[in-house]
Amino acid sequence: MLSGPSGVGKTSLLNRVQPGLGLKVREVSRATRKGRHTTRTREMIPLDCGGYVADTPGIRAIAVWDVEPDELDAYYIDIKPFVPECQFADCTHRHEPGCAVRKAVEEGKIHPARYDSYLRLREEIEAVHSEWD
Ligand SMILES: Nc1nc2c(ncn2[C@@H]2O[C@H](COP(=O)(O)OP(=O)(O)OP(=O)(O)O)[C@@H](O)[C@H]2O)c(=O)[nH]1
Ligand SMILES: [Mg+2]
Ligand SMILES: [Zn+2]
Repeated sequence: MLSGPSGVGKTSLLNRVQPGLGLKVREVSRATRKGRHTTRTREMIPLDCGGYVADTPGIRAIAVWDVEPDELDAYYIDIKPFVPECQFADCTHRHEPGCAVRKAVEEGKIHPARYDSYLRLREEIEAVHSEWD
């Protein structure tokens, strides 16, 4: 089984091991210098020399796997209580007027490091999603 971060060349290696496989590979993102999550599914590939090998999707960060951008705030137990008080139901807590989360940060009710962590993870998840579109 090949596993490892996205973009390290797992699928490229397989295409070399068995020419003709034609598995999809993509260049790493210029912006993030990380892989683009090209392989989406786990696949068992029969090899001409006998046996099977599994190609797997690379993960950028296990912590954000399978979390939608809109769901992230619910995973922060110290941020979650303020979310229903935001003016907009789909508030990203970045720049919206009437954001109760940003207000709570300003008032010292949410630690700035936690808010930063939320912003960074959210960016990461959105980057992964945009590579899927
Ligand atoms: N220079 C160089 N580039 C490589 C090498 N192996 C892979 N690449 C390039 O790295 C990029 C990503 O390769 P992939 O095979 O798609 O990477 P992956 O690990 O399968 O990525 P995911 O499917 O997203 O998990 C492609 O542009 C490859 O051509 C290598 O040994 N040297
Ligand atoms: Mg791949
Ligand atoms: Zn908000």
